[in-house]
Amino acid sequence: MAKEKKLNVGIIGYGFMGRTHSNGYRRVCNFFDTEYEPVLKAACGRNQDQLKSFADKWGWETTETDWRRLIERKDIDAIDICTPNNMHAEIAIAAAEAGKMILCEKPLSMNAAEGERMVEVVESKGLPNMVWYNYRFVPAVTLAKQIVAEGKMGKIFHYRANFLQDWTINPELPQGGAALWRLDVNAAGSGVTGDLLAHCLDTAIWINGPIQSVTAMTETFIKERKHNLTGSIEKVGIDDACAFLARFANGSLGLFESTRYARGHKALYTFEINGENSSISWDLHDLHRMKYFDHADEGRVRGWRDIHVTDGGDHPYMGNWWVPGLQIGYEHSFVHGVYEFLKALEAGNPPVAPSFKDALNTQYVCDAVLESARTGTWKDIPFMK
Ligand code: SOE
Repeated sequence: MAKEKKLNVGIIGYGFMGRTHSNGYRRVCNFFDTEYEPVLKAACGRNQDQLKSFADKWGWETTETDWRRLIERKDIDAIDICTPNNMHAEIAIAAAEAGKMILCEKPLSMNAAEGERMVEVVESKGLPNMVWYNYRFVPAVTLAKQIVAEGKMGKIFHYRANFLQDWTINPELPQGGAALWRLDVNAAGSGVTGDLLAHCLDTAIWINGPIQSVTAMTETFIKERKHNLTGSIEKVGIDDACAFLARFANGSLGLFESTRYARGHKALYTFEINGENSSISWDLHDLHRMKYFDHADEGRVRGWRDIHVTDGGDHPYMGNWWVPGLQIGYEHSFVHGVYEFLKALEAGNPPVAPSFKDALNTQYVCDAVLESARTGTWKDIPFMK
């Protein structure tokens, strides 16, 4: 049944993320009880044919080819930004000035300076804001967060995370334009640091607290690629691979690595946390499982447990899906993101974790990582409470 309270969404961008978010808006009320119902009011993009086909497929009511026009519309409550990173700040600031709520794709911005302006405007206007660090909403990851927060693991000693892919090894792959904007430094801001390690950092800071300092190395393996927008061979400005050491404020040590040159790995996001009493590990290719080792188990049967995180009675979000033993996947993390946003609206609590401010804290670490790799020195990192 249609709900009285509507959240009219205008989405900008219709690529991969446009699809994940659309699916989130469409599914959420089928599975979760919320006062608000998202309405897929308008989709915005520059190519009218592609936009029309996207809007028809996902049920967006209308289309706009100019994002400024979308922001001016009185029938839009929330702007969802799914554009390349270099557009995030301009759109978010204009949307906030027009009084719209904002859901922004990750990373928040091209750099922390831009991110600070974005946080300032959404906070000064008191507008609900969220950044789509979707892996927080995977039930096994949320469970890991709960276990650490409850203190079950005792003091945390180590946090390590990887995000490995292999899709840019081919030197003939061009940079720039649709999908490949991730390889163009002017559109993306950075390479794996902002695109992949930012996910690892968001989860790490959420679970294990602020990062105080880092020392990093980066590499660009393919130095020049054809640029799709100019047709000429141009220098590659992004980091293809990045590895760094970190010190967390709670005294634990961090080890992070990401690359798009790990042949055989498509989206292998993994993390492991080692505490005084127990350890947790998780990987995206098996996202419905959480591995847990508890030193308090009886010695004869002590070992790594492989927990199938699908029991609605025990596990976050799962009570709203199927019956125990039947798992959910990647797309559901976006349904959960929409759910968290709608619940926060009900509670009258504007910023929705991960908020712009949370994402700015991730951005501070990304900037420090890139600066450390450039200078070969440890870098201290600010944290905004
Ligand atoms: C890059 O290939 C990418 O699509 C990222 O942009 C996403 O944020 C990540 O979740 C999967 O990989």
